[in-house]
Amino acid sequence: MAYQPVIDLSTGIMVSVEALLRWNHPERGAIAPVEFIPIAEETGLIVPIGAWMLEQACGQLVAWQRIRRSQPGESPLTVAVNLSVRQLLTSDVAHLLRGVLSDTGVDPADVCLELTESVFMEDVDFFGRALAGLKALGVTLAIDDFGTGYSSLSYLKRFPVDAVKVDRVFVDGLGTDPHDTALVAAIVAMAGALELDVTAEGVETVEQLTELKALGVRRAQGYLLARPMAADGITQLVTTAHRWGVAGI
Ligand code: G
Ligand code: MN
Repeated sequence: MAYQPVIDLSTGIMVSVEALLRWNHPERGAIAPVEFIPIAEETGLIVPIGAWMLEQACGQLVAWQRIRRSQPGESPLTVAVNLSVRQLLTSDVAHLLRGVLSDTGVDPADVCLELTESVFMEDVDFFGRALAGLKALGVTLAIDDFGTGYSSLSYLKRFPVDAVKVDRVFVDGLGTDPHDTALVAAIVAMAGALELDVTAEGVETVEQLTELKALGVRRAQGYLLARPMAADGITQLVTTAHRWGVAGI
């Protein structure tokens, strides 16, 4: 497992970490998630792997929050875990989540489940019920890779989502491509009106970060700020109360 920090651009404080899967093969080296996750989905292995991820991520969060509580100031920290369509279709995620919440003692409000738009394109009734069941446990829901699926605004109305993650295809051209700026501005305006949190993904340059701040995006994630890292790396950032120098940008 790897964790990538999400930074609040107004304070430079890490407000969340996204849990990501990594596979370091003994002979083939690092295998990209885009290669192995579809296979894990096909074989059904994504179900036990996803369960393990959720347990790990929530357990880690509790440990990191404990460190933060021993420090001056109240800096909240949340965790984001990706859920696959396949997991929702073939397993009882609500049952799993209930167990993980009680085993780890994590505050459900500090757990965000990220779903790709493909979830919303399938059986509306089935997924509507599934997501409502998860929301009822107190967690938050985010739409991942926002704007890249067959974006239908109706799912913002029909599904109980709390946040959107702006896909890096839009972040890419910020500072150079006025179309990307217009698209992100539109997403931010819509999210604001619907009271959804916005996180920008894939921030790689200072120009992109500057533009995001100007557009009023509060939270950002990307290689410029931090690469996904092992849990130890996050522990160190939390222990040293690391702050990113983004407040002045
Ligand atoms: O679909 P999702 O947004 O959950 O995918 C996250 C993936 O994006 C991870 O595999 C992560 O390593 C990768 N990623 C994170 N930050 C960046 C970035 O700044 N640039 C690029 N190209 N990829 C990133
Ligand atoms: Mn994600």
